[in-house]
Amino acid sequence: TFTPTPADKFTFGLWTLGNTGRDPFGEPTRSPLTPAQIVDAIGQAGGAFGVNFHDNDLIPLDASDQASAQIKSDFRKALRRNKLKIPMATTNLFSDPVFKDGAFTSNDADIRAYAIQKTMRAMQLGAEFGAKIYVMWGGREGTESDATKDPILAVKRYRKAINFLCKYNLDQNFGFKFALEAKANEPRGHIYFAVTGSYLGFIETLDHPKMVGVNPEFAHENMVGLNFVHHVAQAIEHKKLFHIDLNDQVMCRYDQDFRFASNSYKQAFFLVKLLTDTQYRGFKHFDSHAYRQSDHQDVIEFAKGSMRSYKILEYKTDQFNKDKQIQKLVKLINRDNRKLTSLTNKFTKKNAAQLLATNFNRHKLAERRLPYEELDQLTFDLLMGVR
Ligand code: GLT
Ligand code: MN
Ligand code: MN
Ligand code: MN
Repeated sequence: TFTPTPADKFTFGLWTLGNTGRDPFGEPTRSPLTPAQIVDAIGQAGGAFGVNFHDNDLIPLDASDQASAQIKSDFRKALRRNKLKIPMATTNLFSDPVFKDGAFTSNDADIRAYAIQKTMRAMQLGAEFGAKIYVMWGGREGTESDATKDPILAVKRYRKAINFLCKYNLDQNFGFKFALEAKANEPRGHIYFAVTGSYLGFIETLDHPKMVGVNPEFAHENMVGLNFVHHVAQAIEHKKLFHIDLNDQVMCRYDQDFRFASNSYKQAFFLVKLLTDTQYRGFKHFDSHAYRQSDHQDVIEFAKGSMRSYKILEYKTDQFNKDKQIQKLVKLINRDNRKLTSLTNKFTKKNAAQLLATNFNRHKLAERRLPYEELDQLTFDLLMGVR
């Protein structure tokens, strides 16, 4: 059975099941739900671990103290009755007109300070609900014309903001791990830190690099035609995969936020295989929404389907790893040579001299079989369920 349980650590955002189907060309197609109603919907889908939110998904920007106390109490009750937790929180630094030219990288010092203040308050809110992962997606940090902003200053401003917030995290004992999320464009013409790899480089320049990792999103690398699996792999190898946003997208199209694995079956499979084989233990957040045509009932199907597809691909991973014919090929294409590996593993003058003196028959090496067609077809057969 492919029924999810909280042990799978699947999560949804208030903004994902709460999506009303509005797009740049059309009005909403679904009535808005309150945060408590969205929690009930996630509960109805069944088996999720928790719910994530932006500060203003929960508390509207200009809510009175009384109104926000009421929202919080309704939200808390909904979480309790659906046995859902809040693993991750984040800040909306992109919707309000004040952020039209960026938040941490704005050219206006007042706006930069306001963005940091807004994040501090959102961290308080996230901490109040027990979140331990704090996502930073700089959707408005970028340009349409590079006449308008200095890209080097932008990096420095972003670094200052993150350093400040890391210190605030320590000062308040929140215990957050920050997860930076890259995207190359939309809503800006060009967003700074365009891909996950940009953040992997940036993080090492921070005051508290251990506190900061990445939150790669399937669609964000695919929007610009890149291999998402490779980006996630590098994040894992750097021990920086703190969180992951799962959805789908036709390569190089507009920001689609399709249901996970609804379009790119093969890439989704290799992603789940990567996460399973490397025993990723973090949260798997479905940052996606139902088609604009869906009604509220179909939104529940969307949520169920997201988790179900992940579980199916987990099962396929297990099949792949146990398939004798596939594993025989995997073994065949990975050839070891202990003597040569020990020479190249570590530089010493002696190893270098021995390597230089080694004779390689490159024609013979080139003739070694790589039956990749056979392996890829077996993968296809397995995914299509005919194996
Ligand atoms: C927005 C964006 C996502 C980010 C969210 C966090 S908001 O929906 O498209 O990729 O993860 O700010
Ligand atoms: Mn996104
Ligand atoms: Mn995302
Ligand atoms: Mn998107």
